[in-house]
Amino acid sequence: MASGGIARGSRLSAGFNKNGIVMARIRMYATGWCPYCIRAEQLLRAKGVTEIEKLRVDVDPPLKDKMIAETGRRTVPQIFIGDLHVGGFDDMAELDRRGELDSLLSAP
Ligand SMILES: N[C@@H](CCC(=O)N[C@@H](CS)C(=O)NCC(=O)O)C(=O)O
Repeated sequence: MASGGIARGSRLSAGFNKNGIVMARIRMYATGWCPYCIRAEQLLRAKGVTEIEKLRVDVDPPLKDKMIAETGRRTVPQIFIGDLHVGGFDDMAELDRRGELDSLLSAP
């Protein structure tokens, strides 16, 4: 499957990392300045994710309402792995501590 675009409908939506390994598609509501967004991106990049679709709520304010409606959360980042709403940076870091993040990032 070609990389890029919004993951919808299935966690089978995927991209490839720089080693050609299939990875789940990542979508993240974010701002350009938020430290938690930066940490989330750093963690994802460290895991080999090369493509993150950023939905910039600072650049496009109506996206914030969409984020709240979609996630029930008001803070950024809000991270999706495929169609799975993971939550914020702390939630994703907790998944990593529990050893569950790598398998989620690997597309089935
Ligand atoms: N525990 C959250 C903290 C996220 C957070 O505090 N984000 C700030 C920006 S860095 C935010 O969205 N603040 C807006 C608000 O609290 O309404 C996480 O790890 O994602």
